[in-house]
Amino acid sequence: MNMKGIFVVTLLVAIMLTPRSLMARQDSITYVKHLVFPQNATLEEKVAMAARLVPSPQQLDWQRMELIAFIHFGMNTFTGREWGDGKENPKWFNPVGLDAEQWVRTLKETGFKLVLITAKHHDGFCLWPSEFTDHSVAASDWKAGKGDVVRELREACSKFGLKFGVYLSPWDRNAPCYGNSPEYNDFFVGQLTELLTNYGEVHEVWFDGAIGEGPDGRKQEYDWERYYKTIQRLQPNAVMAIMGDDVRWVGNERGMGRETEWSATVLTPGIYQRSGQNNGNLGITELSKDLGSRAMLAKATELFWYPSEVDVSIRPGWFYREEEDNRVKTVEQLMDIYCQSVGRNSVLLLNIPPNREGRIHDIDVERLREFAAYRDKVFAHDRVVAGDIPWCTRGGISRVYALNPDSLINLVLLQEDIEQGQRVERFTVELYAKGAWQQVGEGTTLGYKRILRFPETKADSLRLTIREVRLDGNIKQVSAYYAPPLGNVDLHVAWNDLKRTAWKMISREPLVIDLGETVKLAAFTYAPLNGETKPTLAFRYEFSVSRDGTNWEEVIADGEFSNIVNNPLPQTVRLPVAKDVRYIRLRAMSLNGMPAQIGLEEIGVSLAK
Ligand code: FUL
Repeated sequence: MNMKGIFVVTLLVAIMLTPRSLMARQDSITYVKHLVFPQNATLEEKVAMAARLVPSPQQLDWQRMELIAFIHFGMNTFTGREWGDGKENPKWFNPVGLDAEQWVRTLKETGFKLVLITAKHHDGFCLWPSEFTDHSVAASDWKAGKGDVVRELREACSKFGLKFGVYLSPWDRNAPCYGNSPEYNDFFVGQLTELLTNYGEVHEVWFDGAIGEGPDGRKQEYDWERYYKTIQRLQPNAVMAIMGDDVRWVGNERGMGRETEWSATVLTPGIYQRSGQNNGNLGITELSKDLGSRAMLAKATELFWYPSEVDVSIRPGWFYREEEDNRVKTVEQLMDIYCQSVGRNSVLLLNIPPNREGRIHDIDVERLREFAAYRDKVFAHDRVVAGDIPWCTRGGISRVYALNPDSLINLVLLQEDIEQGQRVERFTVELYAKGAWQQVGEGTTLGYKRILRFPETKADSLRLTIREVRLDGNIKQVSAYYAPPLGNVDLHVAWNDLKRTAWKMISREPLVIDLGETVKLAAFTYAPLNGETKPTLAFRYEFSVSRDGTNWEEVIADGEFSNIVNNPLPQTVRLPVAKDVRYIRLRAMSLNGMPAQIGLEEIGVSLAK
């Protein structure tokens, strides 16, 4: 190399090493799914790194699906329970008209992209003929023990082009080895391997977090690391949900996403050993409101791309019950849920439980069709002109978008390009109407999709201002629509036939109520106040009745308000036979083993007709 050459090279090296180009290089670095903050990193440095955390390709595909159907189907469909105890007779499972194609056809037509089935719920009953247990379809009379629900669903998904996922409950109330940790972990990995080997491609594996005790009170230690590696080995394209590190539970079963929803979150997924310590140090759980603000980044040591999934049932319970046929959510409720989930940077996992025949009930089918038709109607006509031109912006900057002249709108939809990370921290939306700008919406996070609803307004233009952002925000889509009003449907469901003013609380613990008159009692209901969860909710209970308040007859010795903490909606318990009673007694314990606290207004009685 001659002198000139050496000079040019030196100059190039010098340019490359200037702080500016160094910064530019750093700016282009992205972190996929996870990053660890350097010790002593300043808040500004942490924010810049957080802005460059991006989803894995699997997480991105998953987010874009938006709508996933949950299928809760199994032994509980036949017993009417929410949580089976594992002692059920496998012969009770007999869906004589099972038609998985009817499920998938309906779901495909109504906009779902993936179907996720409870291959095994907490009762341990397997919807496929698992070699690891006798408690499965193979021991039922259905198709003379030769049936396989998982296979039928898989084949229907392949036929109609939908993705497929499995829910495999780690908690197993049937397996004798549950609680004997190494043995059960082998058993569980064996079942997982069957599901992930014999049914083609699996796109989502869902483990819920429920945990119980083994037959002799032993506590099961799950080997998450091993489960996780099994999934990665057998189904590398699957996302691992809830007790997994790809998809996070939103924190409730009511269909409510957070107003501020960071996919780049400080919550360490529960499958990691360090999660207890990390989350404890930050004072957060999966239910916390703030999982990603600057205040959180300041305290955090690492960050995860761990987006939220909103799971909710189209009916009050997760499993089908005939009594709930008149309580299938209305289109209005479903639209609210959609806007509070998909419209709040989450995926909606909507449960549609097939009935005992093995079909999605006509009412649910109809409702899904109406809901899909409504969404199609709303989202068919975008009033924003050129809202899909990408816009890269710093904070404090606005962009005005023209609307079709004289547009009547009440819904704005905004999207960030999350392939470049989630960055917007605060924004406002204004409309130019009647010669002036008026603000119709504001918010914090955008993420994959953000929907804002407001009273209908006629406008000519829309102004989006990105007020605060991490590095540069990447706006991908700005749209505006009109959602026609849906009639207000009376959703009141009667679960108490008597006036409580005539009742007297004789004691609080156990709860003893004098109903004021002798009635023929057919059922009672426990309805947590305002549908809110709290640690003192009743879980296990004993229920007795009396005519005189002295001589008691125990009607239910070992009842359970299953899943009440996650889904605190009214639970009605039918008496085996209607009884003439004046006094009722509910002795209940909460999930933590302490006496439950129940108010009079949380109890209802139904009389024999
Ligand atoms: C929870 C379970 O306990 C419920 O029964 C239901 O399956 C829900 C989706 O997850 O953890």
